[in-house]
Amino acid sequence: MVLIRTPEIWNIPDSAVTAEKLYWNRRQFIKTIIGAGIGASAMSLVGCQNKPQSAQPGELTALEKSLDLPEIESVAKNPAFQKTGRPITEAKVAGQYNNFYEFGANKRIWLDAQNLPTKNWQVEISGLVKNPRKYSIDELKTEFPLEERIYRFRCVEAWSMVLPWIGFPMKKLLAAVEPTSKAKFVSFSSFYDPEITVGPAFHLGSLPWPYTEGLRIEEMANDLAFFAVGLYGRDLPKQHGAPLRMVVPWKYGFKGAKSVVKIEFLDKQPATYWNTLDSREYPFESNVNPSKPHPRWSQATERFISTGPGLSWEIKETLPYNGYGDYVAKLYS
Ligand SMILES: Nc1nc2c(c(=O)[nH]1)N[C@H]1C(S)=C(S)[C@@H](COP(=O)(O)O)O[C@H]1N2
Ligand SMILES: [Mo]
Repeated sequence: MVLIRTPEIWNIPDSAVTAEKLYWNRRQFIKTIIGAGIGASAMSLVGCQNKPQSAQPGELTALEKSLDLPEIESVAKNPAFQKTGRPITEAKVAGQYNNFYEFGANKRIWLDAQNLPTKNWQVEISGLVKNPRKYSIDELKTEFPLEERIYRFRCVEAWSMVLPWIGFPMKKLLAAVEPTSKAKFVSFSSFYDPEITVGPAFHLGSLPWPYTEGLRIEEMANDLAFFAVGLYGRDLPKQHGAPLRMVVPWKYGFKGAKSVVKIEFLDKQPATYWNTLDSREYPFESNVNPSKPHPRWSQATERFISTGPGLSWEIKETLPYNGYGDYVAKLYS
């Protein structure tokens, strides 16, 4: 993401933080933060060192605790999504290398994300649907049969993992809420509460919180589009976007909003978080495409992260649509 080049906020010169105009010019704000970040710490965040910092021994217990969640019983493994040609990324690796900007701009927000309050979670479905309603997480889990799908996952920052999600296809929700013929787009909003989601740097500018993402309705209806409520056979860890998170594996990772509280059906393309910050770097569609470089880096290869305990990776070729062209290429012809 844009902000992955940022140093920690405390390293940003005061001039960048206090200049009043930056509070009002979002793009300039981001640029200045990036400009301040061309240094060693910034490079390490974009992967120019071999091993990003991993959880310190004293933190490992906290990490294990954050992943020690109730098992989800008797989930069918969807046979179409078992093989990815790569090993599954270890839970402890995936669970300590996250993006969740509501809690900070570094990759070590897993600990801060534990402050996310997930009790009595409600997801509101609204807009151009015949059956608007609120679902609790338990209702979602009982009304939609859960299955496991092992998917490749590719972040726009050119790192990747393989993750075994548990959840249900988005098209099942579509069938239940019945969008009207006017519904062309869908907007997904993440949990946001400035008292809780307090990532450094993110309250300085008028950033477009809450985090939102969007899909065309045909994309949401595609077989691959998935809502996850679990990972690695258990409830979804907070750092991965508990208790409900979008998974759209043919698109860059930022398209998969975490901790979804609202799903709205619309007749127009919605504004989304990263696209509002920089539409050139983060187009609305953002399908994984090795031949289309990001304005600041190549997308031809990726750093595949699978094992720990120290984080390490292998360079792999990036595949068009992240390898899911058979399912989705027809949406873009
Ligand atoms: N609400 C919210 N959702 C989000 C993000 C975020 O910062 N906030 N980051 C996105 C990005 S850039 C990526 S790569 C993935 C990371 O998912 P993971 O941490 O579970 O691997 O979440 C996506 N969903
Ligand atoms: Mo990402």
